[in-house]
Amino acid sequence: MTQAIDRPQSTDEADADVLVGAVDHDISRDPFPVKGLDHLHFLVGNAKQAAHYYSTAYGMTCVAYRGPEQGYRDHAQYVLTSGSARFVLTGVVRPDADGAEHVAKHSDGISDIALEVPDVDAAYAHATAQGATGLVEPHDVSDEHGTVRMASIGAYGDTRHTLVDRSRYTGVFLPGFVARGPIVDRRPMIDAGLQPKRFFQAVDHVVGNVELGRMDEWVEFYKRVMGFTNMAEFVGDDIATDYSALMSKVVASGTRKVKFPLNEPAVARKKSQIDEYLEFYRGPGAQHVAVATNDILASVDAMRAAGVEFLDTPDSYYQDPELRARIGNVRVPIEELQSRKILVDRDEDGYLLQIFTKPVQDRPTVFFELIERHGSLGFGKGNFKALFEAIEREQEKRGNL
Ligand code: TYF
Ligand code: FE
Repeated sequence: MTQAIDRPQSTDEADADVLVGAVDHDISRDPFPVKGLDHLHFLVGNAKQAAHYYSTAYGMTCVAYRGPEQGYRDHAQYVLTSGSARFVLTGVVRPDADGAEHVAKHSDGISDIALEVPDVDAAYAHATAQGATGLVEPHDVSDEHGTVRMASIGAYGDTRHTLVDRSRYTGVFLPGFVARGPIVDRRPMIDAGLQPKRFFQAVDHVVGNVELGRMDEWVEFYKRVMGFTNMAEFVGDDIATDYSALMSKVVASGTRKVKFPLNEPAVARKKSQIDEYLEFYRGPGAQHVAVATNDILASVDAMRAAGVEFLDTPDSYYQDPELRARIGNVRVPIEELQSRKILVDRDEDGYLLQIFTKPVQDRPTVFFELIERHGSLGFGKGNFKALFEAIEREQEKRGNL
């Protein structure tokens, strides 16, 4: 029997910043209305080189910059986008600058998961009244392109959530930033069909690792402070002790545009990957960023060609008759997934394709996930065993198992 191949179309429509799983929801009734993720702020040892990496290996486009040339003497900051996903990469130019301690302690990491909100003052007031730590009071930042209102609250570890209202601002990112073109010209690669126009178009979820026994506290934090609700997918004691060595619950905003899984280590037969993270990150922090793609095959091919390392998946995964039966038909023959080590999972709503990178810095801390959703709103629960075995093989190589 030939299998129908439902290839993603390369139209602009298929390229739209769609986020499968977002639902209609009137945020005006929320106690803490969230429009979506504004940006992910990475504090890194060398922003110039990180900007190059995310341009070449992740296909992102540099759109803005702020640094000493603009009178910002302490930092060099690059803003890169891919669809609606926006990363801000900050390097410290002076050893005593804000953020220097963060880099020394954590190495490269995500210091801020910034949220776009319609009313910064109301959100900040609600959050702090609900027990969130206020780090920066609401304030305006202005230039000739308008005004942005911002405030920041504390989250797990040294991670913060900056709340951003950019509705009165027309500049490239924030006041002080200047427009800056792409770092690399990918057009020849795109025109030759060697790279997709984009490797991903949105951030699907951002996962936090917290200490043993503290996952529920942080789930409660997001419910109480941000009005988030639990999503069904979770890893309980049963899975934890069998093979995952972690427990996990997912909270999401009303629209489901913002999804935050939270992990804590579990006592299992092997050293938990969450403990490895906590040891090397020196505390809780963002563990992985899942980016949504319309064509995971093309994205993985382009990223591998650019040197991105992905976790391995053994051939036995694809040969497992139980998996084959459960998965049924997906948009490509399973061999196409097998040759790229892409994982597949199906639930009552549909299926998803996903793959995980190895850590993207020297420490075994932050990594990325590519996810292509076809209806499924899950996180790949059916893949946890194969995934965690792959992670354990990496831990073993590092001598951390
Ligand atoms: O976000 C998730 O829940 C999935 C699965 O260390 C996952 O991507 C969970 C924990 C982990 C790696 C992946
Ligand atoms: Fe994930």
